[in-house]
Amino acid sequence: MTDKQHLLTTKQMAEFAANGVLVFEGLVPDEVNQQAMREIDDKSFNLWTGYSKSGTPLSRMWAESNGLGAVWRLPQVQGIIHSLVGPDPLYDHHAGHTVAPKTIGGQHLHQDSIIDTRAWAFDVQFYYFPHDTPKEMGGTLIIPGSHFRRVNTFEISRYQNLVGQTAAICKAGTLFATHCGIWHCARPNLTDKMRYMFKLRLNPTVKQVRLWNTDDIDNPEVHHILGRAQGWMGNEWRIEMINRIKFWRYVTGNDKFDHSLWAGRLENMPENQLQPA
Ligand SMILES: O=C(O)CCC(=O)C(=O)O
Ligand SMILES: [Fe+2]
Repeated sequence: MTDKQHLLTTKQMAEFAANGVLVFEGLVPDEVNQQAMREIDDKSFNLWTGYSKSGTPLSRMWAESNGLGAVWRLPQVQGIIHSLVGPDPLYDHHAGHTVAPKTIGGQHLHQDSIIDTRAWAFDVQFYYFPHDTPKEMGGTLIIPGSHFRRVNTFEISRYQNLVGQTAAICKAGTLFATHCGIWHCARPNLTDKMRYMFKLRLNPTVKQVRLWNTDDIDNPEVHHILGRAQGWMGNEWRIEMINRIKFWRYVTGNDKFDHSLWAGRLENMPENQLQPA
């Protein structure tokens, strides 16, 4: 049972809707981080990379592990998971990534999984950094707000730098929680130490409606957050406003939600009954 105090707030959900990413700095304690790195090094543990366990309830994954398993059992992490994909999500896949010292090439920008044709339901992807990750170490690069732009995986690989991009420069134990559509890539590791990052993707098992702590559901700041464009969007930020409104309608269950009449302009059609102002 998730403690309500660990659920996300409506403001955090609005950030997630707008940017597709939430950052939880230094959340995982050091002993868990140390053990997690040992487990990533342990090739037998890492053999689970791949899809043989896809569809297993997360609660049955890594039950014996005091590192990578313990991360997902932390009450705060349970609260984040519950808020985004429900209390009992399914494991989709994971990847324990290491980037060797003095790696000067980065990964190409991409979106994981082209097969996703769902309208508004989404998976969550966690990026977990078990050690301090300075800029030179190549924390994952993320493009905030890119999650509704469906692309064919590496179709965007020639894009190098986008206005508003953010690299995971963070303290040990930091978790990035992203919408599965976020554009991202690994960066070069210019240090003389190994860089570790563990990715976990989870599927929802319930409709993703009002799963977070909705005490602040009417907070007017939701509109400010949803209305904030990213620099890379240029004139196309209008499309993203529509996407965000539709997503917010889905997660709140409120079909009438609108922001600055963006959706209303599309919906006030002659065949619809117009509401007097
Ligand atoms: O290593 C990274 O920073 C990113 C890896 C990645 O793209 C992934 O696991 O999907
Ligand atoms: Fe990826």
